[in-house]
Amino acid sequence: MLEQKLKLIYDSAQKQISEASSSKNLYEAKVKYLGKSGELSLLMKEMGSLPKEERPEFGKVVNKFKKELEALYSRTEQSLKDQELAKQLEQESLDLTLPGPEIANGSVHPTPLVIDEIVDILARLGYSVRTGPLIEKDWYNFEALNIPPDHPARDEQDTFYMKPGYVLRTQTSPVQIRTLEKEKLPLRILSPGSVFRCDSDISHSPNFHQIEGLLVEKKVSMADLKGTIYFFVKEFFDKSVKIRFRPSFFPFTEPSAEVDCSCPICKGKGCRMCKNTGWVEIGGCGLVNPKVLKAAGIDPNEWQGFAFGFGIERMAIIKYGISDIRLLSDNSSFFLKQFT
Ligand code: 2NM
Repeated sequence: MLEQKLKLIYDSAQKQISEASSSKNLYEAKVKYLGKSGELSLLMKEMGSLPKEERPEFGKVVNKFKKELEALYSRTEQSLKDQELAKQLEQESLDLTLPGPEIANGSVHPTPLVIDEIVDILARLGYSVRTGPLIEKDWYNFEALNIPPDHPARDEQDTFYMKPGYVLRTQTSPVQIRTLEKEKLPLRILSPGSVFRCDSDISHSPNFHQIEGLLVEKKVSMADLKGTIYFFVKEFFDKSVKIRFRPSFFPFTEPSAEVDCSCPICKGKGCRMCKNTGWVEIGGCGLVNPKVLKAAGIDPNEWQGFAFGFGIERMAIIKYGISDIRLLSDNSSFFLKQFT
């Protein structure tokens, strides 16, 4: 009786396992026949109805069938998995020719971009770059530049004072005094970099950038200075811009002038950038005051110089038609990625 039942269970288990059409079907067959309360386990419990001496032999046979079914289960499971994977791979085939996800390339910020452009232009006239400290001695930032203690530029309002005798530099000219002290003449140098002034409103940031130039040779005139500025401004904007010098005053130069150019945005017709005047102010310049040369240990009877200074952010907004100077410090990627 029990042996017949075992044979029936074995046959149908073998059929269901080997014919399972999916991993799910196969697992159901396993639970049904080989599980803890599956048919084979139930059969073992019925062994009590056999004569005592037949039980061990019957148990062995059940175990042998169980092992065979388990082996069949493993083989079927593996081949079903292989089939299912092959099918999945076929349906989800990868297209290796599709482009990958876009990688955002960085761009050069307009401030260092404009510095590089200016340096490249003036390098063609023999100028090279010098840099120096942001925290500067009072002597280099003011005294040596002929800015006396009672000069308005010294006002607490405009200068960030550090420990006694030190300030955050308000111009990059202190670099030029340091260079004059250290290096042999003649020289042509540029000092680009960060400067600090204690004022802050819609059009003024307490931290901005400047580039200053200095030439010292045996004989230097206003004509040499004007020729240099003409060349530089036309190369930087466009050959068609006009240049205008307005008499001015700086403690460190004599004579001094402000430099304007015809508005490169509207070609001088009048627009928002030039406040409808057709002209924009871009910097200042002059012949180096003999007092400044003396302060740097140079004999003004032997040597003469000219110097100029431009605001980087100002040059950038004019050249690229940037509507608001604050865009240069907001760091919005939507703005910056235009400068690739
Ligand atoms: C300016 C305008 C005019 C200037 C002067 C010097 C130095 F060190 F030679 F005295 N460096 N830069 C200078 C002159 C800067 O910026 C508007």
